[in-house]
Amino acid sequence: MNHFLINTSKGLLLCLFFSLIAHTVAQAQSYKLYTKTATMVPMRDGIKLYTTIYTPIGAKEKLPILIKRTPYGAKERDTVDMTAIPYESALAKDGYIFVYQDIRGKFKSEGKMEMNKPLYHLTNPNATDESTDCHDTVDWLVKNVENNNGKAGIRGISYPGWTALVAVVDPHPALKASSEQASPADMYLGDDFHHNGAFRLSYGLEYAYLFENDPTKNSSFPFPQFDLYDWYLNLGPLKNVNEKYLHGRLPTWERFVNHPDYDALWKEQSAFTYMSEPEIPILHVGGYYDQEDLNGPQALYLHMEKKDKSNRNYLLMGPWNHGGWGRMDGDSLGRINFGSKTAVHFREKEKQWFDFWLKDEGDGNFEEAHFFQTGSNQWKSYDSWPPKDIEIKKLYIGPNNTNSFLKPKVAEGFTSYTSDPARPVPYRTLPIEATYGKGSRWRSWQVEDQRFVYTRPDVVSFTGEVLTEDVTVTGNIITRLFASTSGTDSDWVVKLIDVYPNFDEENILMSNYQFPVAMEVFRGRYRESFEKPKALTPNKPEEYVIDLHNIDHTFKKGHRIMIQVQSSWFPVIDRNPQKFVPSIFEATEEDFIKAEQRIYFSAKYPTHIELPVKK
Ligand code: PG9
Repeated sequence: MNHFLINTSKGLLLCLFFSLIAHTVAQAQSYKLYTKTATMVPMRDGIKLYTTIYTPIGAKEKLPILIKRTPYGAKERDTVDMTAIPYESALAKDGYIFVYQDIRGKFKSEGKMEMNKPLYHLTNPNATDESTDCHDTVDWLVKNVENNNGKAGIRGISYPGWTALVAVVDPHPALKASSEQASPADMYLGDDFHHNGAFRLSYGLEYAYLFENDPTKNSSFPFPQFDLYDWYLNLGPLKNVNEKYLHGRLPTWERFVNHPDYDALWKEQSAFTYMSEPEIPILHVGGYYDQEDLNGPQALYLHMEKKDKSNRNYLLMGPWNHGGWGRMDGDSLGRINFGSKTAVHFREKEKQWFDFWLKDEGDGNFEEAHFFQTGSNQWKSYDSWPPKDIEIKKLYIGPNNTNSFLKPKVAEGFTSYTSDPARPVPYRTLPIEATYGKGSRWRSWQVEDQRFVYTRPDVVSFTGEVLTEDVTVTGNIITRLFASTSGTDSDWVVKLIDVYPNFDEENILMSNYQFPVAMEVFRGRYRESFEKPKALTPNKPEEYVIDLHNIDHTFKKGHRIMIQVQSSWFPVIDRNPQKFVPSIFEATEEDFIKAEQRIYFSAKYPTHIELPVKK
């Protein structure tokens, strides 16, 4: 009995000993609370940038540095539970040194700000830009931050995503990986300020004001009302913005006004001009329903992939709005359900990515392209993007508002509508709240039910038969629209819509839902060239090639596919006067005219959408 007692107490002691060790190990590896130090980091030209550095309380091991460079204000709390912040949560628990920095000229940083500054150092070695500022920041951090392991990474969403992108050019040797997330690529062809030459009015005005009204804070345009549809309509021609409100005060608005076409200024600023082969591994991250920078990540991946000799270029896309992967669980957006926590999945993937490059953890076998397939609601991995085993199926519009995979044979066929700039089609249901204002639904408009415009006489819809089997579309969607206008300029908005079944017994409100899986606008004057706008010939059918970007979506059996076309998308896109004027920023009230629009579906003018379908 005694013997047993001794053995038992020995065993208990051993158990206690091992659990203590385990506890100590667990404590060394798991973090929650982080504490801040703030400092001014010197750049090569003597300008100092305000930087906050968060280290995990109690950390003994050497940890990598993860940087975010922002125009919106560096993080400022003394002690933070990083595991409670969605974007940081996955990485924080295993220990990173998080660094937040105000970019040059914003908030508490010295220097002069310039929106989306081109990479000046590429042509002038003495110049600074966001790439050199990141280089100098990494240099200072690895030399001065205690307990760092000598490796740094950078990531960020949108503007901070763009700073992560440009950090890849001439990077500091200690910068080992970057993840640009929702970075703009080209502000004229796509992303925040224009799409295919069409000016993004509400976003362009409100963002320029937010960024440039006062460099020490984010500003909201002082709208006198909540619903802005009428405000923008009553504003009249674009020249009234300066006459009534800005008076030439905002550099970005001046840029819009003085550079209405795709000229040297936009090209110098375009990431396509200065981004080349990835010099360090880069993970591009984007959302299909990104209301600001939908084009950027996918276009940047494709652009850099062509030059990627060392296999350092990766793409991850999911069913998110702008930055949704960093803010929410990602199980739904608006009324669309995705069946799982897609953003949580992303954050685990992102952690594996940085853990490998910055901590030497994991096998480094990352998918070339990792996509959430909407409709079927599954994650898919591809060893190239777009995938190779794809064939293009052409979906044609036809008579009586139909569509089908059969090419029209008729010699003549079109449908028409009147487009009136005095009554533009809203891009989302009213009220149009200020973009980032109280109660704003800006963040989910790209998945909004399109029935709110379906019955408008200036919107035409072409619906296919009920699908008898699933149709999965994986890749780049291209529209070939044949259209004419009685005016001399015109906008064309095309949408690819997944129409839900007539009765959804389980979720009755989703019955007949018109879910826009891809959409885009094209400004007609740029049909031949974005550099040199040209008047359209009245009533002459022309072909417009409109890129609806990359998706991975299953139109499920029982659903229908719809194509919708309209000529305004207000006020996210400014009104096209429909009479050609050299610059729409100079148009007068009289230039805005009604136009008769025709959308063709004949053998000669077969409007269709090219759908990449798996073989
Ligand atoms: N979409 C914003 C932006 C990025 C880059 C330039 C201008 C605007 C943003 O969310 O940061």
